[in-house]
Amino acid sequence: MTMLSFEKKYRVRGGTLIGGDLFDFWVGPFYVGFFGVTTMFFTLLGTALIIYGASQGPTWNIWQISIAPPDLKYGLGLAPLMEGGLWQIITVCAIGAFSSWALREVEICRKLGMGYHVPFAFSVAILAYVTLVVVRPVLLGAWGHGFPYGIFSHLDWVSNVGYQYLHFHYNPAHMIAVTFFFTTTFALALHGSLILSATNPKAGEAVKTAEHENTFFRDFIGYSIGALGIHRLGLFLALSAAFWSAVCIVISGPFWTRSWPEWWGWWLDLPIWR
Ligand code: UQ1
Repeated sequence: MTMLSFEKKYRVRGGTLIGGDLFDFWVGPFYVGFFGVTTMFFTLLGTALIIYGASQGPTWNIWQISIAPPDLKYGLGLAPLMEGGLWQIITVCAIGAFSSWALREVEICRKLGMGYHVPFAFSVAILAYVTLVVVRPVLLGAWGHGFPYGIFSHLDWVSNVGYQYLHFHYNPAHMIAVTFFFTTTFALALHGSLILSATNPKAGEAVKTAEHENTFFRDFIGYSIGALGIHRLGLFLALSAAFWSAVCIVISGPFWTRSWPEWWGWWLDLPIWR
């Protein structure tokens, strides 16, 4: 089936979570839906507020624009607009836009009768963001623990919070997250190169099959995880990277307040060394 006739067949009403038929239509190639409308609303409002915040600030330099969270003295209360209030509303818009985007993915999955793997995966990215700007600030008792919305300013935040724990690479959850990030790129490099090697031959040569792919890895390391398995592994590795990233920052402060190198004291204190 060609793409155009496929789309005609599957571009039918139904599968919406909310709003019934009201927003159940397409604009050009894009499905709209109730959550397409809410995505647009939160995205446009959030972006407008960032531009407004920039207009009140000291610079239009794209690298230096920054919308800062409230001072710690405001705790978990609302702050005046130009003292972190903008950051608070922009955060609500961001969470509204990301959640709407995920739910729009769910509606498209339902229309197509597909699994919910894509919205589930995106939800793990949303979870990582929400951990940074909601869960950890709430556990620490102040919105001021969120990160600032700016290109260099958020890098400075990461650096400062890292040094607050002396050496963040000693954070065990950070170690696990980094390992998952590296393993993800390793798996995608293996998979991408394997698929291209089999299915993108020189002109005039035949495309190879799944048997070639399996046999390469059986010859190479005695094991092939399979065409479906490599995608399950890839999804697991990538989601684990995001998940352990969220864990490593949420335990920094709420669970452990000293330097991360000190945390390893439990190892030095084991009775087996005495
Ligand atoms: C693999 O075994 C496999 O199955 C044929 C793929 O699918 C096409 C792959 O992309 C990769 C990379 C492997 C090898 C991976 C492991 C974990 C043995």
